[in-house]
Amino acid sequence: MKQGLAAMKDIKHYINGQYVGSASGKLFDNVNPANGKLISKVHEAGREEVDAAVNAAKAALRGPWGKMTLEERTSILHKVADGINARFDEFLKAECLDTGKPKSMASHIDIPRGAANFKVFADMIKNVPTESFEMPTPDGTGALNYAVRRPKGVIGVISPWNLPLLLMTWKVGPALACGNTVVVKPSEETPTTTALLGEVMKEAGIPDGVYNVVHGFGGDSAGAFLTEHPQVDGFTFTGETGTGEVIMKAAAKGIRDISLELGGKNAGLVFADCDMDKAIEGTMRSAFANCGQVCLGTERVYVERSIFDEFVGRLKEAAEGLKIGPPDDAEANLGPLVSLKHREKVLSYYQKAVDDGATVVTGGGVPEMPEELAGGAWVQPTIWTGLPEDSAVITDEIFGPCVHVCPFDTEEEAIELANSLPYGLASAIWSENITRAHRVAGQIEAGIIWVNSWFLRDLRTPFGGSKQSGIGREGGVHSLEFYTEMKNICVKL
Ligand code: NAD
Ligand code: 6OD
Repeated sequence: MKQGLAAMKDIKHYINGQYVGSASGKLFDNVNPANGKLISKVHEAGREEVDAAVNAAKAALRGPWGKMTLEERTSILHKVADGINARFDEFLKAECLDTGKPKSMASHIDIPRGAANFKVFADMIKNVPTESFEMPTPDGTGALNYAVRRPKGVIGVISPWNLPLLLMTWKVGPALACGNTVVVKPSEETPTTTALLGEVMKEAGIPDGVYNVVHGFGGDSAGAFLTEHPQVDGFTFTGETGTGEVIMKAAAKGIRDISLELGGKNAGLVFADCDMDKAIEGTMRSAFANCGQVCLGTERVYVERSIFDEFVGRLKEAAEGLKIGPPDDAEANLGPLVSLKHREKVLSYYQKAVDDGATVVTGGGVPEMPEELAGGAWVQPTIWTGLPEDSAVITDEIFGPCVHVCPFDTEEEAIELANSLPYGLASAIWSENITRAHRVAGQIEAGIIWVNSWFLRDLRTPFGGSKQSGIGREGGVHSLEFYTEMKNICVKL
């Protein structure tokens, strides 16, 4: 079975424990965003392959997987995590080829979290409490109610390209821990680690049909065929708000449950009483980590006027110290964007900022790169000031390494600015006044608030967005809620 990354030049679907090509013979290119070169050819699923994957997942619910004890199931999931760690370098190489991100980042975040997502939820499901109620009955004997959790069934997992392994396993880990089976549709931009995981699943002893992968695009392709398939019992999706709306509509047919983690336009709030070093370091990460392609990132920062000039000056200096480079460059902080197409979008906002009268504090264009990297999707980290709040640069999610910094005068104004958009994913507050921090955190309309930190994650906590940034929460018991059906059993005594 073990063919490894070498076999991933021709990426096939993983259905019922086998790698299979598309009956149509349709293939698409998987391109390295750091140099524009072809990494692999990927099979595009038609309805036939999606149907086969869903049928395999349905059948597997009734097979050995459905009959396993909790202990057996969770111990296999530990083996999956161990399998990822055992092939760490292969996963790292694959993720960095597909995304162009620095190896230094992926080796600390993406791949370890890929493994942890299986271990944490396997352990969590073993310790989840349940409910029981005794009740009186007219004959005086009474009755006992108790609730049990059962898997929801076949879960359709549709994932994005920015943290491919991390975000896909963040859904697959708890889904399998709860006893479901899955059909995964990874982003067409980053198919490799999801494909490679099939080998690890097999080696770990995951029965055939429990983990299935179909490759392809969204509309009129694998994504739509999956969401339209009537045998899928629920969908968990991470991606753009507009795509979330389409998936929500498809899930309505047949009353299927959904969990949607969508876009954001997150605000950072920097108060004059902050620790400036921490605020600069945190804002740098929240604006530029993963080349700005993190849904939780801050693309708009509001800074109290008395420290505005100092903050902007120090942020500029730090941004100009970032090193742009390919994954293997151990010193690089910033890789390319995921594709030339995404760069077009980001650069259109760089232009819009200028058209709307921004002061370009730093960046704003494309860096000069050595010849071998000239075909890559490189952009400069960019800071603006001076834009009106109704500029599309402030209101739209750009998903690039860019941030607008704006002054505020009062706490009330800062809160109002942070809450002014229809998104509500995350926010970061920088203040050493803990009373203020609590007060402001309580008033920000977002699902995740960090105080004096950013992207600090504990997988037991609720994760998700409010307003147009999503529906539902995952993480901890909230994942278990989504991936299980509660069944009440009433026993007359
Ligand atoms: P996207 O919505 O374009 O694509 C995400 C996935 O959906 C891909 O696999 C894609 O093929 C699929 N898809 C697209 N159209 C579809 C359709 N009609 N039916 C079914 N599937 C379809 O998002 P993206 O560009 O891959 O990722 C970036 C976006 O994801 C940003 O908006 C970002 O904020 C968001 N995101 C949110 C979170 C979160 O936790 N809230 C995390 C990461 C990324
Ligand atoms: O850390 C996570 O669990 C998570 N879902 C992160 C999302 C990052 C968005 O780009």
